[in-house]
Amino acid sequence: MLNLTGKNALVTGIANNRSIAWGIAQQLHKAGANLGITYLPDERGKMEKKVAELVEPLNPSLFLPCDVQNDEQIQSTFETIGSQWGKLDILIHCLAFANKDDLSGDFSQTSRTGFSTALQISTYSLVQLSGAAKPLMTEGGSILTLSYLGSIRAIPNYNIMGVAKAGLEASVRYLAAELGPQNIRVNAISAGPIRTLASSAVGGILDMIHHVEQVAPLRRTVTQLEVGNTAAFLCSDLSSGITGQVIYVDAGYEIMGM
Ligand code: NAD
Ligand code: 0WE
Repeated sequence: MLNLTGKNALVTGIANNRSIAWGIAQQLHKAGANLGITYLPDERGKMEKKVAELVEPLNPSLFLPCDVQNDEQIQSTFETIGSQWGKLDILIHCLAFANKDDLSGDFSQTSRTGFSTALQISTYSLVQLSGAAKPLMTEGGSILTLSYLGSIRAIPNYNIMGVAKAGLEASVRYLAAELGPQNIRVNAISAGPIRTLASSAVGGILDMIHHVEQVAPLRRTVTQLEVGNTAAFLCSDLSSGITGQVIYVDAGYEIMGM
């Protein structure tokens, strides 16, 4: 059975109760994992308060600010894990960002800074967090990130995020190759569209969800908790032979042609 007792799991990317990371955190908790939660701090401390209240029922033993654009915050996060937990078993990378202007219109008009922002936050952060996690995963481990179909298909308006996710999936393979000898597995879940803070800020997301409901083999979209269940599987010994993969949790949409 799926059992994560005795496992220390760091979960990034919870913004509210619709976040995919929230679905993952709940399922890891259910499977018995000890949780550490990071949040993106803002000046007024609103996010800290909101996320702290949300995750309270999961009794996280660590709750830390971690903006992936801030090297000191990343360093401090992993120093705290080292001193408080001693070892890390699971890292959930569940965050992305591109400037809103770069998620519509002509892809060829993407600016140098817009390109850089999207790839730094959405792609490089996986590499950086994995590098910081590596010395703490002394008993092996599982690293998991979230991707989207726009990495392998041209999806209207996904634009620079498609490039970022293509880089993310390639990073999963290079990290899996490097970390495999240390029994650290690295995988991605490619989730179908779900209404979250990030996706709701995008025009036309409801139409996309409606389209998936009509075309996907299961004739529906997926939920955060379904993604969470696959995440728990990929973080557990049940998936001990799987690394470097992109697993689709999309109600089958990816296989369809017409
Ligand atoms: P969300 O808005 O709930 O989560 C995005 C998170 O990214 C937020 O918690 C935000 O705080 C965090 N973030 C942004 N910039 C950051 C930074 N500089 N440092 C640290 N954290 C930062 O939305 P979500 O849909 O749950 O997105 C989570 C992941 O799932 C993303 O990687 C997204 O690409 C992926 N995904 C989403 C969908 C979807 O349809 N919602 C589908 C497939 C994949
Ligand atoms: O990866 C994502 C969301 C990515 C995202 C969304 C935003 C909106 C608000 C990254 N950065 C921002 N920045 C903002 O300012 N998804 C898979 C959800 C999503 O986003 C899309 C989609 C889908 C699906 C954008 C265009 C088209 C489809």
